Amino acid sequence: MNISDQLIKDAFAKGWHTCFYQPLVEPSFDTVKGVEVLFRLKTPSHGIVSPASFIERAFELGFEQDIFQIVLSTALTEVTSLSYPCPVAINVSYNVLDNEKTYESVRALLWDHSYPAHMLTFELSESDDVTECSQALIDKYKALGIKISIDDFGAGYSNINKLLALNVDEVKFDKNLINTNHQNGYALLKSILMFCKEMGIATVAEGVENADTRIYVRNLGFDQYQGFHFSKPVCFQELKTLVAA
Ligand SMILES: [Ca+2]
Repeated sequence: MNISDQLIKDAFAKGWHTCFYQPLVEPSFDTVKGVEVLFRLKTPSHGIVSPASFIERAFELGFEQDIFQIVLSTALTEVTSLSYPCPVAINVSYNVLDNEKTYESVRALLWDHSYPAHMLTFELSESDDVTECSQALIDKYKALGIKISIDDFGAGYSNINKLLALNVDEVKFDKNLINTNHQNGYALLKSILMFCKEMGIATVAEGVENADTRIYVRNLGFDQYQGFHFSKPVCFQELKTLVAA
């Protein structure tokens, strides 16, 4: 169900939004190593609204930059209230990254929250964003200490050589590549994993929905995983309970 343009505009004008967090988990001991931060609308009439119902339209209406700012600012405020250092990963698009306003506000927010830049990762989707990015743009953020991750890797048909030639810190393997039964998919997965290990690039498996898949990605040597097996995205209150458990 899509929500109306007016409701989207009202939500931004009135601050009807919140962040959800999905744990990034180390597969051997199932310990939380960080969180991916996800934007949600939260309106009086509809409650929590999932991105499928509004995100594309919100981007068309020009709220992409606002969403990035809200997510970064909310996440840094919330995670710095935890009793331990919690790395955060945030989705960002090429358009947002390639904007001087973004760069300056990222610097200011890190400073304001005394949050170490090396605990912040920007996830750039393979399909839309990474191939447009120049090494210079990526390096600009890396120079601040921020890590760059290729998101949804294996979902698109981009030039793998170009992607892997970029100096990134992490690759997140798309859920379809993780859950494939196809022999070619498995071979591709193994060879890219090996490449990442040699290059010192961290690896994350997405879409780990059950115990078997967790064992599978652990045995393959993934550094972290994400998926319903450990937890769906949760609100900040639930995250506190989850990581304290
Ligand atoms: Ca992501």
